[in-house]
Amino acid sequence: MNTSSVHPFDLVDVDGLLSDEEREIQRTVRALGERELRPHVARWFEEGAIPARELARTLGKLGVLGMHLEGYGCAGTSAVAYGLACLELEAVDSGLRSLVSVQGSLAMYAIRTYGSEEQKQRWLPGMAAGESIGCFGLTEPDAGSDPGAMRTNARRDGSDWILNGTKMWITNASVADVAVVWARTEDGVRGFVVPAGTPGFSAPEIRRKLSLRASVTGELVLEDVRLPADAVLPQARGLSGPLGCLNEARFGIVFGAIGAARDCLEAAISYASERTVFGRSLASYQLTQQKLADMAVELDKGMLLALRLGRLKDEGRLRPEQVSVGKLNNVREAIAIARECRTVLGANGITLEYPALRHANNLESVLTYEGTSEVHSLVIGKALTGEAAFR
Ligand code: TGC
Ligand code: FAD
Repeated sequence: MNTSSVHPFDLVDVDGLLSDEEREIQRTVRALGERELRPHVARWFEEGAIPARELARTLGKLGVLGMHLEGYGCAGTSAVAYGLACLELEAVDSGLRSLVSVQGSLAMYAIRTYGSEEQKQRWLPGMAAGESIGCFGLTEPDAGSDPGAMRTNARRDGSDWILNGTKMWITNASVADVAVVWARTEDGVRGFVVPAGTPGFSAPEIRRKLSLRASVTGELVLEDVRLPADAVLPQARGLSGPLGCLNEARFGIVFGAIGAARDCLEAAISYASERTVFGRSLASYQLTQQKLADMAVELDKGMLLALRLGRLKDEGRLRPEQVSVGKLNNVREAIAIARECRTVLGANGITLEYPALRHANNLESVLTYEGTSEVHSLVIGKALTGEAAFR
């Protein structure tokens, strides 16, 4: 390999935009990822199974579960530091970042932001440590992009609540100790904290996925699930409750997607330098260099965008449509980079020996969940024109 090569991030001196603490957090997460996660991830993907409990404890010890939240065992880091952790986890596999996103940005964030003091005390310290796993049930079989069409409902029975309905495509479902479930009530959409052992609650796993195979996905089935009055999240009313959580998880994806793309590009540059075609290094051809240059430019633009959004978030100024700009651009570019890197790797690129096609397949889910690319285009369109074109 040519020893004078420059890392894509060095082209725009990404490191120079980070504080010492942010660099240190990024280094720590990357080191753990390389040491404890990457050696197993191709097997987890191939088998379609992860050791979720063990992973949650490892990630809890690392301190990344709910790391950007304050108190209750959470580290209270900056948003940028959280984003960098997502980047390094997704550089290994989107499924690992998903585990962290759903735990910290969806389930824990919902309880931290909308929960009662008792709910926070009961659940957050164990979730931060990775002793308890959470999931977040918003999507339904017939209500994905349009969560306002949800059918899951909660009705009062004395002071209790009775929940009925089905949630679909729920990350961590079958391994969760607690589910944050969004349901329609007489007073609009409300959130409920449902312990996994509650009678009438089950979480069958969805199998035969071609994407996010190193991640647990399932349904949440609620059949006359009886919950006490204090199971409701008191501070969340209406769709703005769950949508507020989505902003958090989408933010993590803005950084995470860059991690997946970086991993592909690093693999492609390394492979191109070592592979000989027509008597010369693959890296020495202009067509290859154009591919690598175009990808590095998009990677760096995406990283700069992520950092800009991270700084806005740390200043408390980040708006939902700005998150949509980041999610739309960075996932779209990441999947394009993953596919282009696969071409550089030739036939080797279709195997699990190299990360490109695994990342590309994962990014199909990332393109769809947390708001599809079409939904984010429409959010941006609404911001630009003042016209909502969702329905
Ligand atoms: P709309 O009428 O626009 O809004 C309803 C209420 O919500 C407020 N709102 C928001 N609040 C906070 N953050 C946001 N991003 C918000 N967007 C809207 C809005 O102000 C209003 O409040 P209020 O007080 O007036 O009632 O809602 P709509 O029904 O027209 O829908 C808009 C739309 C399409 C943008 C939204 O529903 C949407 O984002 N759809 C996509 C659904 C989605 O992303 N689902 C993700 C499920 S979780 C998941 O995928 C996890 S993947 C695992 C992983 O993360 O790794
Ligand atoms: P649909 O909403 O049916 O969309 C189908 C197509 O129609 C898409 O291309 C969409 O962009 C397009 N479309 C929709 N509306 C419009 C419109 N107005 N104009 C033009 N085109 C439109 N959900 C959770 O609640 N919790 C989770 O933990 C979770 N984890 C997930 C994990 C994985 C691996 C996956 C794949 C999904 C997960 N989801 C989760 C669900 C995810 O959020 C939804 O799949 C997503 O919101 C899209 O919903 P849908 O699949 O029903 O597609």
